[in-house]
Order: sequence, then structure tokens, then C-alpha cells
Amino acid sequence: MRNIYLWIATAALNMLGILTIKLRNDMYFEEPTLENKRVVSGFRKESMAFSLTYCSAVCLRYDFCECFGFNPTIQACRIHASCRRNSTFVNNAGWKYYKRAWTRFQRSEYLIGRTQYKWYDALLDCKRRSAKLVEIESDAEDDFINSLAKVELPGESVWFGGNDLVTEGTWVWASTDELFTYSAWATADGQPDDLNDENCLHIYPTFNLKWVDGQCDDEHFYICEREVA
Ligand SMILES: [Ca+2]
Ligand SMILES: [Ca+2]
Repeated sequence: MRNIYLWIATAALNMLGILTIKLRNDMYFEEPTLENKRVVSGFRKESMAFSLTYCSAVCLRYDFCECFGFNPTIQACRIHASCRRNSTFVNNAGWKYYKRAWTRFQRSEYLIGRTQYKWYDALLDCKRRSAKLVEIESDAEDDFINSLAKVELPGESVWFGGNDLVTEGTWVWASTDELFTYSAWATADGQPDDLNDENCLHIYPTFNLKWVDGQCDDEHFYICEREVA
């Protein structure tokens, strides 16, 4: 009986978590490659969960939670700091895994833009999400974004919010028009070179994800950034 009261109290607290999701407009998406498996990487805890929403609310309460598993048959929830595709056991029937759309690092959250857009359309898509096309202010942030791109968009160029559209050679961030205070250009490979009028910033796998100037009308994946309290 005592366990039932405890369970009801936990459920009530989790309802508050659900409210938090709606306020933050947070989202998650299913990772079909992990279905019916047991993910090993970043496992933190397994607990009871009567629904997928409940399980997602548990995940969203933790900054470290990048992904969670839910099994509706046994009503259980697994909280993970990471879900690597190469770190799984097969044949764990009934489990599905979900990744948080926004990944937290320091004072920002980042969203992978999974459609290839021209630079300006990528910028607009981030604006629609009340965010900006990612802007990099430190080595730590650049390293984090590189790792995120390597895992989520392997071998792809990824748009950043920098541009020299107004004055050739004067690079600014789109959300503020402020000059770069940090940069990680592929200088060893002669970047930026404005070859054929290149005015938009992206990272380039051929140059080890260092920064290059690209033609703004090329289509690449992108990353949005929003600051969190
Ligand atoms: Ca930033
Ligand atoms: Ca240029």
C-alpha cells in the first residue's frame, strides 16, 4: 500500500515535468535503428513509466539526458546520457529509443537541421524555432559542435551563422552583426578565400571540420542554437 502512495506521489511530480516540456517547447524523435535493442552507452537509470510522455518528462528533467528508452509492455523507462548506435545489445524486445531534439552544452541548446538548405533558408528555419543559426564563441563550443556534427551528420558540411555579405572579408555573426571574437578557419588550406564569391560560413569535413567560406546558395545541413537560463 505504501508503495502505491509513493507511486502516486511520483506520478504527480512527473505531471509537473510534463508541464515543463510544454513551456520549453521541447521535442524528441524516435531513433528506429535502436528498436528492440539494449543501448549500453551513457546508461544512468531505469525506472517505472506509465507512458512515453511520462518517460520523456523524466529525461527532460536532467540536463545530461540526451536520449531515453521506453518499453510500453513492461512500462519501463531508461535514461541515458548518450545513445550510440555501435554500443548496443540486440534482442531486447519491446524497447524503443528516443533522442532529444535539443542537445544541451554549457549555456546553449543545439538542434540538428536535418534538411539541406541554402544558408539563408537555414537561418530562417532557426528563427522560426526562436533560435539562431549556430554562432561559436570558444574552443570548447567549437569542439562540442564538431563532435555533434561527426555523430549526427557524418561526412557533411554544416552551416554556421557567420557571413561577410555586407563587407567582403569582414566576418560577422548573423544574429548580432558583431565581428567574430573567436574563429577556427582552415587557414592551412587557405580559408577563407572568397573563391567564386563565397560569403557564408560552414564547417567542411575534407578540412577536418575547420571553418571555410562557402557559396550561400549551396545546400547544407545546419545547426540551430538557443541560449538557456
Ligand atoms: Ca554560441
Ligand atoms: Ca566572402
